[in-house]
Amino acid sequence: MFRRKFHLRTLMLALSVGGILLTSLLLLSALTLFQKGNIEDSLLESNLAYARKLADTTDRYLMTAQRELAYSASLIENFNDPNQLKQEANRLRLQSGFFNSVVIVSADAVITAASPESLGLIGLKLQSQTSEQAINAKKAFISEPFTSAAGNYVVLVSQPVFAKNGKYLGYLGGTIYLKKEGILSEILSMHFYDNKTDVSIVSSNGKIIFNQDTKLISKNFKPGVTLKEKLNSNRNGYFYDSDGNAGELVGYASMNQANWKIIISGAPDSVSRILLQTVINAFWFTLAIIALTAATVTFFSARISFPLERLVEFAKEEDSEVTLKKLSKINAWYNEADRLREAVMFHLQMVTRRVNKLSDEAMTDPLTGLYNRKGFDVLVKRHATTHEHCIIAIDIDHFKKINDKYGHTAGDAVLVALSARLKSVCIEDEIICRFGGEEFVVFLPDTPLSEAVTVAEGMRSHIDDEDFPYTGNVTISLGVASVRKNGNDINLALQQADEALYAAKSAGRNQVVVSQAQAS
Ligand code: GH3
Ligand code: MG
Ligand code: MG
Repeated sequence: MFRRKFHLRTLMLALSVGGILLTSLLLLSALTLFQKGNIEDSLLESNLAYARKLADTTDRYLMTAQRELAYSASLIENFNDPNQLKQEANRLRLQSGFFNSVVIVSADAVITAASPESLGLIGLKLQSQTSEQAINAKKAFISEPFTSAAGNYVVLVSQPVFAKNGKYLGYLGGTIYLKKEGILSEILSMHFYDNKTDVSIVSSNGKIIFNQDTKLISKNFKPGVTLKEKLNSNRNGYFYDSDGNAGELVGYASMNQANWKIIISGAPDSVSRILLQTVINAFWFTLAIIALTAATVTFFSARISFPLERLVEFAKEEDSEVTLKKLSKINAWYNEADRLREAVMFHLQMVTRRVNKLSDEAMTDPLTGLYNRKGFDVLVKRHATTHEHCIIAIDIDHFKKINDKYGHTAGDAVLVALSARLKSVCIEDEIICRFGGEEFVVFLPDTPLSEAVTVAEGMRSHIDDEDFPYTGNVTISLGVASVRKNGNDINLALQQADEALYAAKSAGRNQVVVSQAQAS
């Protein structure tokens, strides 16, 4: 059954592209496998760095706020001048912009000044635990988040106020709103979170102080078991939290000014996204390599297959001489093609030699070495029929008698000697054949009839003059005919020459007769 075979260049192309695809596939699989861990690690590290950065920023902010408060506290000398207190509260709130509200509270927890005044807090005795803690602390203090007297969810940052004699007078406190716009949320919101990254600040009592999602503020922070353990045992760290269904990449850091923790958790799908992006990039890169390789391989495979294709094309030529000549000119620029070409040429030369030998044998008479009838037909065909050629038919006179008298071997010797003599009088282009028995034909190419007659007469007299083995003298009869005058028909000319030869025999032998049909 006929099956289509692929071209060498197609196979080379397929092999190269296939190789690249397979390699890329394996590399991508390896990349995906190993990179996943690396990406996770680097995301975890960046979450930790981010948490520490936020902790540091918030710490600095609280420190500065404390310094502002401390400075103001040092300016207040007594609680008896409400104007000074009011002025200081306003200055503190408006100048620094750190606090949403500022209160000055006496040692017996009564608000002596507040800014803004619109809160209507002056004279109010604070009952809250936070106020009590601030009074009891008698030093710089940052509260847990709580709901203030004015109903806001806040943290209180306070500094004690002492009289010159060292007596504790009360405290100066700034509140920071956690749910409303405040400087804390402003600072934290300035950071650029991935929308898949969750940032929380959690106070020591487990309340959420800050989250991008303001609805979560004041709610309890609910860490998983692992996160809880980590938060309790380390100040900073990161880990892969597999407590949830999806698993999370968590980084956390503790603040110094307040006992707050900053927790940053990223969904692991960012790992998949980064991996996918890597794979997409690698895909385009691979595609570019494939295009480049395909172009290069197409170019080189064409160059590689070119000598082989030429080899096939030329080997199909009918004429082996032409084939050999063309094969020798093929630029077989690499080893295998060169060896193949040499092998084909060697084989062709060998076959040609054998065929030539066989065809020479087939065209030659073994006894005399002259061409036989087949050889005559082949060689005569090489001459243009339109030219003027002549034929001489020759027959040995009374040859039978030689055989009879001296034997067949002597007859053969005479045949051989006669052949040699005919050869010696013929020029190169003339074709001498033994047609059978003791009959010969000579083809004279490009020879007019008159010249052929002269040649025939020369042959006759030469044979007549020569000595032959056994018999001494041998004579021949000859008939001459022109091919052109027989309508360029070789067979007709042969027949006419034979008839002329017959006429020569009849006329007494040892003579030349020109075909009567031609004689003018
Ligand atoms: P003519 O002058 O009329 O040609 O007489 P002839 O005897 O030459 O002619 P004929 O045709 O009667 O005899 C030809 C002889 O040639 C007959 C045959 O035995 C002999 N002969 C043919 N082929 C060979 C050969 O290869 N070797 C030998 N020795 N004799 C051959
Ligand atoms: Mg004869
Ligand atoms: Mg004869």
